[in-house]
Amino acid sequence: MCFTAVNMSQDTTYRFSFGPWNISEGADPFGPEVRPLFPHESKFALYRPLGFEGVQFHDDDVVPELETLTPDQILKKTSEVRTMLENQGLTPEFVAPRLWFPAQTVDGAYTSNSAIDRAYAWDRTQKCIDVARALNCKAIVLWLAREGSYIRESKNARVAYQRLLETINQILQYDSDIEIWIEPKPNEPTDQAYVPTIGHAVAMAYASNDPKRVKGLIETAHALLAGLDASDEMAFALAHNKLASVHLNDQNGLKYDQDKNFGGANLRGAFNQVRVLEEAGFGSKGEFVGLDVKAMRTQKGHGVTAHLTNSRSLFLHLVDKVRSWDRQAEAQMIEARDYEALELAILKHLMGVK
Ligand code: 3MF
Ligand code: MG
Repeated sequence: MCFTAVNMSQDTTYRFSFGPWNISEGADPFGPEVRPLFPHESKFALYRPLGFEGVQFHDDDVVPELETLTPDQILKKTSEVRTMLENQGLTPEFVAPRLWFPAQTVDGAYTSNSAIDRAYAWDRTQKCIDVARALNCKAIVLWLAREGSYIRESKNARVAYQRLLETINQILQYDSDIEIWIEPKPNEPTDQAYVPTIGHAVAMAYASNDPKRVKGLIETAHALLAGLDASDEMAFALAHNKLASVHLNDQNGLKYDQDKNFGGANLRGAFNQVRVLEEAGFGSKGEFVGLDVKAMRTQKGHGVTAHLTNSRSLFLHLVDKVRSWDRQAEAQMIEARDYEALELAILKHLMGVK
C-alpha cells in the first residue's frame, strides 16, 4: 500500500477540555468515596500540565450554593473564579444549570407538571446564564436530565416539547449572545427522556427563534445508550453545522452510563469518531474536544487523572491513525465495492500490521 505523508505531531490543532466532576473521589450509587477529597478549586492547576485548557462547569461548580446567595455575591464569586482561570491560562467552555439535584426538579425542571417548579427551573437558568456571562463564557449546556418521565402516563409529551421550546426561546431572548448546546441522552436518570438523540436536539434548534445559536454536544456513551453509532450522530450534527462540542468516552453495551475511557470498549468505534471529526475540520473554529470520563473506583491516589490523560493520548494516537490511513487504497476498495478488503485493511491499520 502506498501511504501518504503523515504528520505525527499535530496535537496542537486540538484543544481539550473536561469538567471538575471528572476528577472524582469514586462514589457510586452503591458505595461511598474511596479516595480522599481533592478540593475543587485545586483542580484548575492540574489542567495545563495534563494537556487541557478548557474547563466545563455546572453553575454550582463556579458558585457553590448559588441558590442561597444574592446576585452581587454570585457575581463576586464568579469574578474570583474568572481570575483563577485567567491565572492558569484556562478558558471556560460552558456552564450548565444543574437542574437534576434540587428537590424542586424531582418531576423534571422545564417539563415539570408543577408551575411553581417550572418557575424555579427558569430562575435557576437565569442565574446560570448570569454566571456564564460574568465568566465571559459563550455557551450554556442543557443536559435535560429529568426532562422525561418515570412512567409515560404521568406527563403530556407534546406539552413537554412545547415547554422545552418555550424555554429555549426564553433563554435566547434573555441573552442576545449566549449559545445553547443541548446534550442529548436517552435515559438515566429518567426511564425515557424527551430529547434522546441529536436528531431531536437539531429539530428543537430549527424550531427555535434563533437556530444559529442552538447546537448540540454529543456524548459517545449517550449515543450508544440510544442504540446509535456515535460517529454517525456526530456526522449528523456536523452536516447541520451544529456540533458545538463532544463528550468523548465509551460504553460497554446497554447498561448504566459508564463514562469509560475513550476507546476502552470499542477502539474501532473511537477511530470512526475521530475520523468524522477530522474530516469535518472539527476544532478549527475553536471547538474543544471534551472528555467526559470517569476514573475507575479501583484507582488509588489523590486527584486521580490517568483516565483523562490516557483518553487524551488515545485520541491523539487515533488522529495519527486517521491521518496515516491510505485514502487512495480506501477509494479503490470503495470503488470496487470490496468492503471485505476495506474492513480487514482498517483492522490491520488499527493493529499496526502491514
Ligand atoms: C450525564 C453527563 C453529565 C453532563 C454534564 C454537563 C456528568 O450523563 O454526561 O456529566 O455531561 O452534567 O451537562
Ligand atoms: Mg456528558
